Amino acid sequence: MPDIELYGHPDSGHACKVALALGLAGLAHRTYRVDIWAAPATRPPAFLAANPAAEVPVLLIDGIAHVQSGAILLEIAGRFACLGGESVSGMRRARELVIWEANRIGMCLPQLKEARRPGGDDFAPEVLDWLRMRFAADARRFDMLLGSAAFLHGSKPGVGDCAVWGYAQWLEEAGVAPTPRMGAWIDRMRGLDAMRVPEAFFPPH
Ligand SMILES: N[C@@H](CCC(=O)N[C@@H](CS)C(=O)NCC(=O)O)C(=O)O
Repeated sequence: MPDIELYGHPDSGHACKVALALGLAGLAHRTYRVDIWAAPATRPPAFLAANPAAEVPVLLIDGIAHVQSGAILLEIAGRFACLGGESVSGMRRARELVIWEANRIGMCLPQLKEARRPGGDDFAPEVLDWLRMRFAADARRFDMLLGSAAFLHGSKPGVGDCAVWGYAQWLEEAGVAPTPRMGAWIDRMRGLDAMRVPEAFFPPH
């Protein structure tokens, strides 16, 4: 069995994506909560050594550090032949979904959420309008990608579902609403045995 360690924080949708994937895949691991609101230099030395950029998530597999949530999801799927990585076509789907999410949903929802956080970054109203317009287009594309399937990977969730879940779990906090199809997918995701609230993915030590 590989030795797997995950650094993250409950406020990081990027870290939640990876925690959910590990849970769905049944991969035993240890998690470490890193205070992403504290000054980067104060974060644990082992974490800073693993990722000098001081960002979560960081996944260590047998001591080798992996960064960037999308790349980590694809590493999990490919290396452990799970969550889409069981087949060539499943892996192709995983790449398409993970890269789409990073370019689109992963660009606008974190900013919309941050704009509403008490004490969060200030955004000009025009910027927020533009982000909401992008989300509306993303939601339409999500509906197309999901089609009539239960999950983005078909009858079972894969890493593409984990990628979108990272921030789709916080639509209300971001001040946007899901389409009916996306809302039904969110309910199915919340019902998964491996699903946890962010605090449970990254409990305080
Ligand atoms: N593109 C990166 C984004 C990672 C990221 O922005 N992490 C944030 C939390 S969501 C973080 O660690 N922020 C703390 C900091 O930069 O000091 C990924 O997909 O992993």
